[in-house]
Amino acid sequence: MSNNNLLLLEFWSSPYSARVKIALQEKGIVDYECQHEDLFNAKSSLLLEMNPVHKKIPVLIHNGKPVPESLVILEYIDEVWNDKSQNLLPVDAYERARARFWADYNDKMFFSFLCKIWRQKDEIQQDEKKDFISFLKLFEDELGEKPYFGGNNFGYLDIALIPNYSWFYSYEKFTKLNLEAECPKLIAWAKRCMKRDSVNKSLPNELKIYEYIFELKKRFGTD
Ligand code: GS8
Repeated sequence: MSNNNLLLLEFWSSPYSARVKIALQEKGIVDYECQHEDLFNAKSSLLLEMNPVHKKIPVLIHNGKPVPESLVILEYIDEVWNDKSQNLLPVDAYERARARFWADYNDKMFFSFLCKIWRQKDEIQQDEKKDFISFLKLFEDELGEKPYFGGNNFGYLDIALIPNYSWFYSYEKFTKLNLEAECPKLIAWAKRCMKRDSVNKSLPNELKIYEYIFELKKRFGTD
């Protein structure tokens, strides 16, 4: 399957566009264009046309046809560039369902914890910190003793989760938590993932994210 005419509509800090970049690189696809969207001031007419329902990035436009929603895009990439030796999703149907469940759960929860940093003026409370650690521990349990969520292979759920890691530094700075002390296996997994080219080239720098949070706080009037 040809990968000419592949355009990714993205935003630099977005964990969702990072997923797509990681997946493309894991599949050996490096020859594609990126269009950075100005989400705050002026979304491009292309974005509005390609994702009229959500008007959000990422959108992967393949030969003129748009695929929105990062988790849907990951599945699309896996199916279109379907070299079995590089499957992103588990081969086993039950494991696939499980990976989808955890990716979906992450998406329902992660940013509701994170966005408190810039949406509320008050410090993050003790019980909120506890809830976040409990949330991370669920993932640590799911990982178990495996090197990756995909077992011995870095796969779909690893790609879905690893962009969270760029935001951990800021969460620690704002809460004084030490996430490595709380969830050592999860952080070891994240560091393992960061050694992969696909990951470290795709994730935004954690210090840049930290600066960006101050910008968000200004925007939300919580600075
Ligand atoms: C979420 C994308 C999203 O929130 C996915 O692709 O997985 N479920 C979707 N994109 C944000 C930028 S990242 O924070 C976005 O495009 N926001 C623009 C807006 O809300 O108007």
